[in-house]
Amino acid sequence: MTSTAPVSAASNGRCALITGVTGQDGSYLAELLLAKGYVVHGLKRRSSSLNTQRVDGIYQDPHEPDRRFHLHYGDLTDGSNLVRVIEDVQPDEIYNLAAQSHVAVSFDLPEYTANVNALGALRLLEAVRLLGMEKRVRFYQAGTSELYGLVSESPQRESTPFHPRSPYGVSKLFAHWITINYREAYGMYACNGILFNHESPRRGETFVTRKITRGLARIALGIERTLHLGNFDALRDWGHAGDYVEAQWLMLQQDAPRDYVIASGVQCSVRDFVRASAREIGVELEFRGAGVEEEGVVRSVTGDMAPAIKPGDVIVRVDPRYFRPAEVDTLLGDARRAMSELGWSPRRTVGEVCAEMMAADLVQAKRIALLEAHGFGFKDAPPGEGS
Ligand code: NDP
Ligand code: GDR
Repeated sequence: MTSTAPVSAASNGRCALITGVTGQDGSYLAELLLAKGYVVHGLKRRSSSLNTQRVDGIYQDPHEPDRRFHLHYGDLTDGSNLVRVIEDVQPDEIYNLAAQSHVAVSFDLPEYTANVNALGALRLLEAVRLLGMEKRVRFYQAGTSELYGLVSESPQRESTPFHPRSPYGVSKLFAHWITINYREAYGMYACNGILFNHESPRRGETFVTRKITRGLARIALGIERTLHLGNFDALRDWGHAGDYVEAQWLMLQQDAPRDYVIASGVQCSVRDFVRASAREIGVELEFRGAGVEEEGVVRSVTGDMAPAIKPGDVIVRVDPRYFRPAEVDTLLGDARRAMSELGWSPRRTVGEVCAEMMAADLVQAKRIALLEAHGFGFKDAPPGEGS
């Protein structure tokens, strides 16, 4: 995993703790804070195999002098662990990014999702309070547009009523309100970022954008034949994770804590994203049929980026197993408060995000194809069932 972080920048004397540092946002935020001169501590889960690929680029050997990036074993389900880590680290800022973050999976793991996402946020806030640090620590909670769920107004802004549609959304609703409660009850500097979907080449492989770019790249090179997706009609407001972590940092640098919507203000469907991704590799798709019969058929292929795809191929199909028990049909954010008060605005469009992801997944697929061609083929795991 490549990184652009100039870890060598001089320390600014500030210290941050990031939960979920091994995730998409955690890795971008760690790079941003290191570049600003922070000492960065990250919480990582114990896992039977390495789960630190996204932070490999900023990893510093424990024997290096003046190290500014540190990892600690921890888990949001273990309150005593959180107390100990916060006491050891003495952070100025805590960014709570850790979560069971997959909406579809939350229907399979509702209790676990609530334990990590809802009680996890509470455990962190309570750890800060128990340690008597509530007046000096600034706390960021990773909130979500999934809070809006069944939307009652569009676009959604900070005052739009919440109606979450999944155990994930409901767990994040608790986290949202407990963060506000600690702000009001104990005078903590605690903020919720209500972030709309944000993606990147580091996005987990089972979220729809990455599933699309990864799947199409592999089909382009003959590693796979078909991409199976759920609801093509879902509308989302997609941005770039690198832009959105800047907003997370900005929220903790204000005179007073407040909650902010972070969004691009542009909406497109899953189908649009598939079409745009295919175009990046010279493939023009036409969608035929309706409902579970809908499929993406190749109308034309230009250039040489997709040698295994030819006109007439059906490369995208609907698979109802990816439908959710309750769907969030449409999300579109209004980030005007963040723009005027934080001076934040998204730098990359959804088209640019899609192009970056497609290019990165094509490189990965080429690597696999090359290894296979030279007799070193391996079968890497497909995205998990039902996601
Ligand atoms: P990821 O799924 O990529 O990362 C989640 C992180 O949480 C990983 O580091 C994961 O560890 C860690 N984690 C999961 N469970 C636990 C646990 N029990 N204890 C400690 N750590 C845990 O998510 P993103 O980076 O995309 O999102 C970051 C946060 O922002 C999440 O809270 C998500 O819900 C929220 N959010 C994300 C949006 C998006 O579009 N990306 C939009 C709005 C909100 P491991 O690497 O070991 O799995
Ligand atoms: P979301 O992201 O649920 O919005 O949550 P995801 O990419 O999983 O789904 C977006 C939309 O695409 C539809 N979809 C599919 N989704 C997946 N994962 N797999 C498929 O095959 C598929 N086909 C269609 C979904 O039904 C949905 O409508 C993300 C997460 O990052 C959350 O943590 C975060 O809070 C929200 O974004 C904002």
